Amino acid sequence: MAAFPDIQKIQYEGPQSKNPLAFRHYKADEVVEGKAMRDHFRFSVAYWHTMRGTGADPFGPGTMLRPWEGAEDTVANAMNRVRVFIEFCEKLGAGFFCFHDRDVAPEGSSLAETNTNLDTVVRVIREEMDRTGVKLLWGTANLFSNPRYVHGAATSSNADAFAYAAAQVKKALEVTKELGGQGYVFWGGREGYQTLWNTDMKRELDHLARFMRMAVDYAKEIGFTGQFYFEPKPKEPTKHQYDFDAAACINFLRAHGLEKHIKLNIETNHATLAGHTVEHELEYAGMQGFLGSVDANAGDLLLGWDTDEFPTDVYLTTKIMLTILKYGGFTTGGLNFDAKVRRESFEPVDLFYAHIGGMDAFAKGLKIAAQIRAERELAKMVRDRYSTWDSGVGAEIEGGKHDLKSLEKYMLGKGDVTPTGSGRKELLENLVNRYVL
Ligand code: XUL
Ligand code: CO
Repeated sequence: MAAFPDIQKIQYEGPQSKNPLAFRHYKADEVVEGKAMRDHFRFSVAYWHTMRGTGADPFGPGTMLRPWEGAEDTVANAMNRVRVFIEFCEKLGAGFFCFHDRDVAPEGSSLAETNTNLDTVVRVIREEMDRTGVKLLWGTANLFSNPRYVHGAATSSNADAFAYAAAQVKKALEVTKELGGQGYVFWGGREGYQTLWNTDMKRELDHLARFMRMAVDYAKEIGFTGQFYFEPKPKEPTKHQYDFDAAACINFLRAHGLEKHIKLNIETNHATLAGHTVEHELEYAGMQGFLGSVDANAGDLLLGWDTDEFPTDVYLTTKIMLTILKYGGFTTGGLNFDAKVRRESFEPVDLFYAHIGGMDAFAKGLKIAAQIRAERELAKMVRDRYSTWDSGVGAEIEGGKHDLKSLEKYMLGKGDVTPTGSGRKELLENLVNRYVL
C-alpha cells in the first residue's frame, strides 16, 4: 500500500502554475551553466527529520500524523518506514538521502543485536535504492541521543563512551559503503562543554582528532572512498561545541593533519548561530578548498536557536548558489534538506509542500546566480575595487618585492593615502535586486 496514495510524482509546471504540488522553477533536466539542475543541486532528503521528526518540543509531545507508523519501535516498522521514505523521495524527485544509523533501525539490547537490526533494515534500503535509483549522499552515526553519550562521544570524559562510539562509527562506515554512500559526516553531537571548570579541553580535542583518524584509517582499510565531512555548529546541545564554525573546524583539521581527508558540510542555521551568514561560511571554506556539502535550511533570527526551517528566501538561495558556482559546484556533496516541518504542520502532505518550496527556491536562486555571473557586472565591480593591486606598488607587494623598509621609503616619497573607490554597498544591493526582483 502506498503511503501517499493521493500524491503523484511532482511535475514541473512552470512559473504560472498555482498547483501547490508542482514545481514552478525546478526542472530537473533544465541546463544552467552547462549542467542539468538535478546535477547542480543533488537534492537530498534527511531521514531524521522527514521520517523520525515527531514534532515534540520541550513544552509538549509529538503532533505528527504518520499513518504508516506502527505503535512500537520495532525492526518490522523500521523496514516499512524505509519503503515509505523511498516512495517520498521518488515522488518528490530528490535523487539522494542522508541518514544516521539510529534513524533507520532501533537499538537492540546489546551492540551485537543493534548491529543485526541495522543490517536487516539496510538490506531493505539497498533493495529500495536499487529499485528506484535513489542514492545515498552521506551516512553518519548518532553519537548524541543515547544516555551513554551524556558527556559526549569522542570527547567524553569516559573512555568507554569513546570506545562505544568507535564501534558505532566502524559499523556506520561499513553500512555507508555497502549503500554506495558518497560521503560520511562528523557533526559534533555532544562534543563540546557546558563548563570549563570540569573540562580538559586539550585532552578532549586530542581525543576527537584520534577518533577521526581512526575513521579515516578504517575507511581506507575497507575501501570506502567517499568524502568525509566535518559539520560546524557553535552551540546546541552544549553551550560551546568544538566544531564551532568553518574557521575553527579548518584549524582543527590542519592542526591534526586531517586536512587532506576531511572537508566541511556547511549548514545555514549553524552559520547564523555562530554569528555568521551561510555565505560567509561557504566562502571561507571554499577559498581554502574545504567546501564539500551543504545542509540546506534556514533559521529564525528572532528565535535564535536551531529551528531547521525549510529555505524559501530567494536571496538566501541566490547567495548560496553564487558561492557554490564560484567554487565549481558539488562533486561528492549536495544540498541536503536538514530541515523539518513545524509542529503545527502535522499532515503528511506538509512534507511535500516543505521540500517543494525548498527545491523551487533553490532553482530560482540558481537561475538568478547564473545570470549575475553571466552578465559579470558584480564581478567587474569587485575586481575594479582592487585595481590598485593590479599595477604599481600593489602588484609589487603581491609579487613579494617589498618589505617594511621599502614601503616606508615609498610612503615618505608619496606623502599620504588618497581614499579612492566608494564601497557602493547601496548600489550593489540595487544591482542584485535588479536580478532578483
Ligand atoms: C544537528 C545537525 C545534524 C547533522 C548530522 O544540528 O545538523 O543533523 O547534520 O548529524
Ligand atoms: Co546538519
